[in-house]
Amino acid sequence: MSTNSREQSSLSRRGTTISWRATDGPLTQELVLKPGKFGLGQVPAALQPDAMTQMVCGFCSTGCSLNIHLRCGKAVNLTPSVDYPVNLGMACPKGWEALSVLDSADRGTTPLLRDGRGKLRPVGWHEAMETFCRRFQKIQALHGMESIAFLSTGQITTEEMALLGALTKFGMGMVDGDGNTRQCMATSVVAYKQAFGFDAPPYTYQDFEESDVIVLVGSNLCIAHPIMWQRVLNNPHGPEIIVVDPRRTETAMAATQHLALRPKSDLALLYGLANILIREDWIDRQYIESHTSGFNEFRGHVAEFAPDHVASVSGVDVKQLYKVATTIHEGRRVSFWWTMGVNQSYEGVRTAQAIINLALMTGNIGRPGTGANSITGQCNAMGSRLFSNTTNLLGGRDFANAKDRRNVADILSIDASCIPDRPSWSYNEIIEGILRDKIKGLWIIGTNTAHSWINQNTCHDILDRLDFLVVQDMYSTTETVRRADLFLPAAGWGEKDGTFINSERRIGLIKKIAQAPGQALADFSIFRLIAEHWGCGKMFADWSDPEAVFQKLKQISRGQPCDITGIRDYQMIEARGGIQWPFAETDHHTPREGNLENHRRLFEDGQFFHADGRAKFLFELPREMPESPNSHYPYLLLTGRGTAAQWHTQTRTAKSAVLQQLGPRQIYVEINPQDARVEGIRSSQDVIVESQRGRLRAKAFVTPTVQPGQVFIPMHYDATNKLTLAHFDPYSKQPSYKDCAVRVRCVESWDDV
Ligand SMILES: Nc1nc2c(c(=O)[nH]1)N[C@H]1C(S)=C(S)[C@@H](COP(=O)(O)OP(=O)(O)OC[C@H]3O[C@@H](n4cnc5c(=O)[nH]c(N)nc54)[C@H](O)[C@@H]3O)O[C@H]1N2
Ligand SMILES: Nc1nc2c(c(=O)[nH]1)N[C@H]1C(S)=C(S)[C@@H](COP(=O)(O)OP(=O)(O)OC[C@H]3O[C@@H](n4cnc5c(=O)[nH]c(N)nc54)[C@H](O)[C@@H]3O)O[C@H]1N2
Ligand code: SF4
Ligand SMILES: [Mo]
Repeated sequence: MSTNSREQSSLSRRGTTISWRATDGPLTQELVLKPGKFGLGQVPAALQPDAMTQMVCGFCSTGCSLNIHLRCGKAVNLTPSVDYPVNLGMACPKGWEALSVLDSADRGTTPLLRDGRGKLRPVGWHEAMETFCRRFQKIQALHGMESIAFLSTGQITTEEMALLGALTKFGMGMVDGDGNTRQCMATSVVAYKQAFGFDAPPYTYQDFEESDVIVLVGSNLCIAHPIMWQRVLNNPHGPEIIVVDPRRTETAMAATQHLALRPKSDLALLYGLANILIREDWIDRQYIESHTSGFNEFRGHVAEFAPDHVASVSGVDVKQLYKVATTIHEGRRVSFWWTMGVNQSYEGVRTAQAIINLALMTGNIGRPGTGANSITGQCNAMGSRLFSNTTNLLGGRDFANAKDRRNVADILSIDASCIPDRPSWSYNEIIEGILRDKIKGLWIIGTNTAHSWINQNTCHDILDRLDFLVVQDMYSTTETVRRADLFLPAAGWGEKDGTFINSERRIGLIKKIAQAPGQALADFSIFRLIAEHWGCGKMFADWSDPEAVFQKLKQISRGQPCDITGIRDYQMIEARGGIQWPFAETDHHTPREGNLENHRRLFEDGQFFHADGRAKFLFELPREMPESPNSHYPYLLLTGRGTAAQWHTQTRTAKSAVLQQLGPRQIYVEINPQDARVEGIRSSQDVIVESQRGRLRAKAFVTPTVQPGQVFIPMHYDATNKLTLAHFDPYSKQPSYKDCAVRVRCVESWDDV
């Protein structure tokens, strides 16, 4: 297919119709995905299912439920569940194709160990485990206990995360271990903790349907969360949809107002809106008085952000600013949503809090159709935020707090001195730690660092300095596995049991409905095996299976805002169509029976998690963009999701023939027609894109959806992060993936640069 495509999809309970359009031509193809193992065609009679089970999807954080049709206990087919409160019978192309990506020639079937000649060779699990322990223990003996670390993921089960976090930090003497959720959700975590007193996204998906004004900041729902987008389209109130995004995305095209602001001018823009709302007295004084703190200081701060000034900084004119402020004022139920356009920024935390401030000052929180709502990314990013034992001690507790450590130690019957008394280094600090010779051994689980981390050329160099790199993944050919000394083959979604927590805090089940290939093992089993070989097996003797771990996590959550002690067992989760936290034993707010009624939001009583029960207004002056375009590198590079059919580094989605057809295979760069003319670039031509750190070759996609002076490259191609600049939000340490300076030239004229 042409790389010059725009995807459109419509989803229904009968099937998913996907069509895409060449920019310079008519509709070229249309494909209807019907239930079937490979998404297409009839199911052969021999494979007619004899049973069905339900489980949540393993790609994005929406957490759709899929009916898995089984024959003799094995999955042969799937359809989206109609009776699940999340997706109401819908699924996006990735969901429909979830089974086919499991079948692939490069699935890891046996551990691989790098030999003396530098080749990865198959070994048995015993040798793999002996090598794992010997090499890591040797590094610790030579360089100290803290010289080994791990990097994990938002794509394994909560129980696996908890076991990994406990094994490494309580059993193996590690202190530093972080997740790829740092690349994704760290900003929201810090923003919520500081503002609300706990990392607590307040919404339920029904809010998409209950709002009369929906404000989406840096969020391309149509592509990244297609079923949430369907929920928006289900909204019966004819809502005003305001999209704040420098690009005219698929979501922006469908909006009623699109603010095509200058990248990273969000903070000024949001303060400007607050300025107008205060100036016009369009605020909820009673709510502010009763439930918040810091408003007077905030009012003083935003006085500097007069509409004229904000218009000149953001490129959004005063009239449009007023229109948005008026819409927010007139809305009865206004919800604010944000994703990576906010989180992945060198001032992300304050930007997220500027959104939270708008919700608080207008009293748009704790009621149906309202909220300051961060949308998560990966299927279990929310599980990672609460139970991975990385940034927080298990259950949203604090490593630095002796009482929290004692509490967790008591529940787990371990010695409190086993628990580190400081939080982990963040992902970037671990990477820098390798450079500073502090970290000599690294274990990477379920993330593809050598593709997705920022500034890849440096990242590769740094990974290659390690004395020992272990990578645990479903596939044996990822960019990161290729650099490993030891590869451990993991089972994936559908090949193991456990729970995920979705964006609206809903705990859902995944189940084993297929056999992992060869000797591949569930991450859970690999962690247990390592505990045994390491010599700390006793500590985890009763962490026998996922549900046993779930019971422990329940106890750890007791009394926390994420208390889930009221969930009896997995069976109850299944019967209720997932359960949102909190759900305490003492909770009188028992979800009503009947799946579709099972939903709720936080802060309905106006009580937040700070000691004074109030939410805080937090703010700061905007910062300078560290690398803005200049005469040598005149374009600003934006990166992000390209199509609904591609998932991140494509280790999974590239394995589906159907999904492959739905997304461009080759890397492409979107460039505005005006800039293309200046550079002499035509659509589909090969161009070079270069930053100070690296260069790549891509197909040009000339399109007015990007503004002049900006270009966009999806993150799904391994070269994208050769260009990005390693800079971070100071509070959350989240990488700022969406702003660096590049130049673009036709391949032919490259020599004269
Ligand atoms: N198909 C698909 N779906 C996915 C994923 C996937 O890989 N593929 N990944 C999942 C994950 S882990 C995540 S985190 C989510 C991400 O979901 P999204 O955050 O919606 O996706 P992105 O494309 O990264 O970024 C959103 C938008 O931010 C805009 N943006 C860039 N700079 C700025 C800025 O300065 N201000 C504003 N306001 N906007 C800006 C970009 O133009 C982009 O359209 O998607 C999830 N869903
Ligand atoms: N330029 C740029 N870069 C970005 C972003 C951007 O917007 N722009 N977005 C960032 C964001 S938000 C994110 S979340 C990251 C994602 O970056 P990554 O986490 O690197 O992306 P994935 O391709 O999802 O990698 C997950 C890996 O886990 C493996 N895997 C899947 N399931 C399992 C399992 O059950 N067990 C094990 N052991 N392995 C499994 C997959 O095969 C894959 O190799 O990328 C970040 N990078
Ligand atoms: S929207 Fe997300 S959870 Fe739902 S089917 Fe698609 S990838 Fe799966
Ligand atoms: Mo993400």
